[in-house]
Amino acid sequence: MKITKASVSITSPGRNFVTLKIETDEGIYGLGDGTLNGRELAVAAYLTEHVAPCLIGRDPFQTEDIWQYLYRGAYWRRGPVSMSAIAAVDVALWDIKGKALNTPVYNLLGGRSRDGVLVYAHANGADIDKALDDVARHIDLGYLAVRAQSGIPGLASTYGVPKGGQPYEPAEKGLPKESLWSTEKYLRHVPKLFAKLRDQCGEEVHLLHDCHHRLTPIEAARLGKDLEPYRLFWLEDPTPAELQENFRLIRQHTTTPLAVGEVFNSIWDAQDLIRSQWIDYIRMSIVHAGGLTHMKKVADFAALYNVRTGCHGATDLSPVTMAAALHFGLAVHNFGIQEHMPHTTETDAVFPHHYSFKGGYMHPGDAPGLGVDLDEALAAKYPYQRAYLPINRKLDGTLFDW
Ligand code: GCO
Ligand code: MG
Repeated sequence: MKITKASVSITSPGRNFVTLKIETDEGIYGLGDGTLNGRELAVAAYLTEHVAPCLIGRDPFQTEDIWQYLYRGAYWRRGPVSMSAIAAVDVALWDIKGKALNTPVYNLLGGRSRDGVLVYAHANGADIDKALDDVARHIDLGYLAVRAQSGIPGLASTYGVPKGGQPYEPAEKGLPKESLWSTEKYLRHVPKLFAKLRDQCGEEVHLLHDCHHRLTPIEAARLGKDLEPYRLFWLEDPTPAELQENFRLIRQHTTTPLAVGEVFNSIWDAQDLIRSQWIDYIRMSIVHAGGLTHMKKVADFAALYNVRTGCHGATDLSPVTMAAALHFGLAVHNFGIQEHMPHTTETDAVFPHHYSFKGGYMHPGDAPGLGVDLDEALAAKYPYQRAYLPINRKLDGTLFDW
């Protein structure tokens, strides 16, 4: 089998998605996601201008060799744009392999290790009471694990909490919006939210929280300690993680489990975190971390150190990545949990798929390959729209982490 064509499309059924379609001389094609929120066109150009021409004539079964060709062969390594582009190719090739062998991708990754993929939902509210209601609503929908974020008194807006009752969507049309931040107000507020939540939900429900990289290590250590009585499943991205040693300090002070990695793009970003057992869950996503070929290596390395997977799954990762993450989550032994932010009905219509949710678990379905398609005619009705993630500043105007 030979690759005959590789083409990129961008569609915006509510938000932007970059999709790579790889076609073969046997009529089988595969899909890969290359969406990088707020920087979509960079990945699209990288794929169209620099990667697609190199793929023509290659054997799509050579997932490892093609991965190395694009990673080592470029000379310039890592980085979110390159690694998302490599992921788009890699996932499309696994899709082709599955279709050619007439088997779902999970069978090529080791086969089923479990019956379903435990997922966590996003719940939020403008204040604690509204957040409590939204957590209860998600439990009623069948979720066994819920991430909770709430508005903070004295701050007009904050990460994870939508305005005007809309579903939460991080990117906003036009140039970046700015919001104001106070760590002091946040640290006073979050333990109150989880005290009430644990009381309302009882012991069984898994509760999670995302700090979104906004604390220093000692602040994160204090928050982790304050949250210990409420037995969180995890505390996510407590600090930025370019300096992996940040987590040593947090770890010395708290037994609250820690998750990190949604902005990482290679195993080297998490090397010390994993080897030193400073984290419990590695959150890299299939799309931003080089695809299934690289993520399988990340999971196997993490398994040696008791670290489990908890892949990023926000709405800015397309249904193609969601499908890939579910095949991966069904197969890898050290799976922990998968994030699930449902896409809009418009997005689901553009990407018809076989994955499903039932009783707190998702399943990728048993269709050959990934089990997700692209309705190209419908996709063409939603042209690209410029959108950015917001910017966060401290109350005195200093640029901060959003
Ligand atoms: C999460 C993430 C997202 C990111 C988003 C950025 O845990 O789901 O933090 O909400 O902010 O993916 O594009
Ligand atoms: Mg996050």
